[in-house]
Amino acid sequence: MQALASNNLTVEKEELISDALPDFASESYKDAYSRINAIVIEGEEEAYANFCDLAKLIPEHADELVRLGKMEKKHMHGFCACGRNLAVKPDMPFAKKFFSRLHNNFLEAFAAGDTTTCLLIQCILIESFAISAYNVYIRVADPFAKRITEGVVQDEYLHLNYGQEWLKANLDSVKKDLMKANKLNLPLIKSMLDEVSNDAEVLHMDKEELMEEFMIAYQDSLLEIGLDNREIARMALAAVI
Ligand code: PL3
Ligand code: FE2
Ligand code: FE2
Repeated sequence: MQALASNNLTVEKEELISDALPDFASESYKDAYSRINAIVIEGEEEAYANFCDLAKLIPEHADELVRLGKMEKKHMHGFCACGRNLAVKPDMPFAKKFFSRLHNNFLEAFAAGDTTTCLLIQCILIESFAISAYNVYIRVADPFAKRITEGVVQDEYLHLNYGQEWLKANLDSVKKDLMKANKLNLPLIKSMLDEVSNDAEVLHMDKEELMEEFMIAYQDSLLEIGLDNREIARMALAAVI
């Protein structure tokens, strides 16, 4: 009985430790942060360029898309400040490679005038990824980065919403292309999540929690676009098969 009680105590203590904030000044934290910080800086920079490209594909919404793009530039500067605040140098070559396959698919779709694929990649997949990561990060971030990220995540919902509304309005004509683009690009998000998960763990960001948050944002947006449960299930399965 005595042994059982002390074991319970140990478990509670371990849970307390893993729930606590990380040591932001430790070498291991700064090493993991150099890659994660670079990923968000690169992601925001590419998002800016992607919205500028989208403004060319949908000229009737050019002003709105450029305005959304400018928010991404602001986000990028905010995350640069988060790295500087922790005296971390972002590993930009790592981040460029991290995004390269998804980025190339966006550029290829843009060159082909494929608005549906561009919107799926930027507004649905990347923004859902950002929303899930930022929501999880806010819970374990240093106070400076927490404040910045709280402001950023609000904007990301607007970016997701733009793509959602366009795809909803055009669903009948784009559904087939949307499914096809999803099949090619959702697996890339899954492997990016796998690739970042060890570093995220050092920041006390749990991989399962990240995946759950991603699935919520992604599935909610597909529902909002007007897809039914079976279509959403089929699309989500592209991440695992
Ligand atoms: C577009 O608005 C944003 C594109 C960025 C996507 C980044 C996803 C980041 C995944 C890694 C975990 C980030 C935690 C946040 C740290 C500053
Ligand atoms: Fe952003
Ligand atoms: Fe965004």
